[in-house]
Amino acid sequence: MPCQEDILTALTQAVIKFREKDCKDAARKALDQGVDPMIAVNHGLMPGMKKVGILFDTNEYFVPEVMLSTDAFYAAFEILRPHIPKKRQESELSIVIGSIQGDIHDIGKNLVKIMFEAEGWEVHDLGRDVPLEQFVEKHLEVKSDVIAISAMMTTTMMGMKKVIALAKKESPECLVMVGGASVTREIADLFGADGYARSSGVAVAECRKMVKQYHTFKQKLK
Ligand code: B12
Repeated sequence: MPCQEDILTALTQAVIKFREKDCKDAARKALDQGVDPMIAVNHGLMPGMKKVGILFDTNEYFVPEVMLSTDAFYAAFEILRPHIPKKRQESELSIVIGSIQGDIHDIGKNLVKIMFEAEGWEVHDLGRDVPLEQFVEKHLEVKSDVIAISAMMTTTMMGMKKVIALAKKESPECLVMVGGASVTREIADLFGADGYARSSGVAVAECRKMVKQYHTFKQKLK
């Protein structure tokens, strides 16, 4: 019987080697063996995608290989996702999330999304390649507390600045958090974002900190 380490390694390797069937099998095995699906995602699938990023950067992989790895990633992710428990808390906040206009990268955004869902937040996912105004429109429609934007490219990340400006104009109480491979804390500050997180692992904690700081600040003004 394979142990947790073997299953996590199988997931990582199947993503790297874009073996979709192996990836699905390993995901099912993870569930059968009682491996926490969140651990399977964070410590099995994610390291695989990280390695794919490195192989792409070093010209060992090109777009077709990356697409196949993405398919393998999502094939397993879809098996695991329904098993990630969601907390139900009346008091939790709501968030509108999406990958910015021009950007079809959505793996990171989806990982951030499941972290918020797992923590009991109400999540409105706009998907990828989201027109800039749509972030604010959705926020106004559902009265979300936070808008979270993902950008993976230096070109698309410029759109974040526009969304932030629009959000502040239309809804001054709205807090905007940004992230994605091309975004740093300095860029987030420069664009006028209220929050930033470098990974899905710290996104919820950073977001809570951002909301708390805002309310403490507002309280002081009273
Ligand atoms: C997978 C991938 C693809 C896949 C995307 C599939 C999909 N459904 O997402 C495909 C093959 C389609 C693709 C296409 C392209 N890609 Co691409 N791609 C990647 C790759 C290899 C991995 C990205 C990934 O999924 N990483 C794994 C996840 C888990 O990490 P992550 O996305 O960084 O997310 C984490 C954090 O950033 C953070 N996070 C993410 N979003 C958010 C949001 C918030 C609010 C917060 C708080 C945190 C947060 O949390 C996540 C989890 O920890 C990267 C390389 C890299 N090193 O990043 C290039 C990369 C992003 N791609 C790149 C490019 C150039 C392209 C193409 C233009 C290539 C081409 N010539 O066609 C196209 C563009 C398509 C488009 N219009 O968007 C460049 C961007 C360069 C730049 N700086 O502008 C990169 C960096 C590769 C490179 N080094 O050149 N790509």
